[in-house]
Amino acid sequence: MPVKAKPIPEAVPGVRHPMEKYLRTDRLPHIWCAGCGLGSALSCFLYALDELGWDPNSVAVVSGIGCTGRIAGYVRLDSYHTTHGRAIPFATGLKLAKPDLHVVVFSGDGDLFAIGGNHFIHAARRNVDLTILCVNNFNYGMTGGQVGPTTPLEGLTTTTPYGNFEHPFNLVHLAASAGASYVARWTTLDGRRLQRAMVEAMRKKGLTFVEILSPCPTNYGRRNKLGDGLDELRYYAKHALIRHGADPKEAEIVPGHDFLVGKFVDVEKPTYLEMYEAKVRELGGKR
Ligand SMILES: Cc1ncc(C[n+]2csc(CCOP(=O)(O)OP(=O)(O)O)c2C)c(N)n1
Ligand code: SF4
Repeated sequence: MPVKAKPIPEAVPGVRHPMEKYLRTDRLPHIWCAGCGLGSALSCFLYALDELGWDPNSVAVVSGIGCTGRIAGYVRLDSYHTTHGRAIPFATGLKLAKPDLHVVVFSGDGDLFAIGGNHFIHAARRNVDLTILCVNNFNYGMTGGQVGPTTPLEGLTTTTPYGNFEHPFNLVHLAASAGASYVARWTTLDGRRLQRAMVEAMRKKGLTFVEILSPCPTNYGRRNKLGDGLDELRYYAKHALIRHGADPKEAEIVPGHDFLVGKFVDVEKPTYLEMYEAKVRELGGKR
């Protein structure tokens, strides 16, 4: 049953969000903290959708649980806010049942790489035709800032009050090694570049992955004395080096050091569905 749009209250009189048509305005105001990067990440996605010009009925967004996961509830598309860690299997089922649908997974680093990590590596290995957008804020934001699989060594979180002693994942390297067809990383400061990467990732067939580095000033930023959201963006401006085609192994993130952003992988290979359909044809059967 379609939800009736309600206009967003105007923060500045007479000024509306140019991409409002893609938002479930009846769900606003959103839950995100001031200075959080999630608004920018969502905005880039809406502009990317607009640039693609696809029929909104041909796009579905799937998320798990977390601050990032709320995105599924805010987009005016068929969207699914699934259980924690299970966005990828849900999205895989959707794609297999409706191969013409463009299926986008939008979720957090904890959701996709801790509880959901196994789903990610196998979807990448199979080259399932999904676009996975992962907001990496270095901790579990929604539940108060616990350690996660991307928390840097020595990072302070509610569950590592003496500093993290687990080696973090380098998501770019993980995605590339697991077999993703497209791998890019940008920060929420890189609005246009991030939008471009989202467009490329959504246009491309196979499993495409974009890591979005994003401030969480309320939890990770505050505990690690990174300042407010704007200070974290200044940090990105100072330390992010654009290196298209760099070896993903080199893309580790170590606090206080420069880190790599850009497009790391862009290869062509058959998708899961293409392989499956070829096998069915070979055996003379029907899909
Ligand atoms: C099965 C299950 N385990 C744990 C939780 C609690 N939980 C909700 S969100 C979340 C982590 C969110 O972190 P992340 O995915 O990084 O997203 P963020 O909030 O940082 O955007 C956890 C552990 C849950 N909802 N369900
Ligand atoms: S807790 Fe962190 S990730 Fe969640 S809305 Fe607040 S700033 Fe953003």
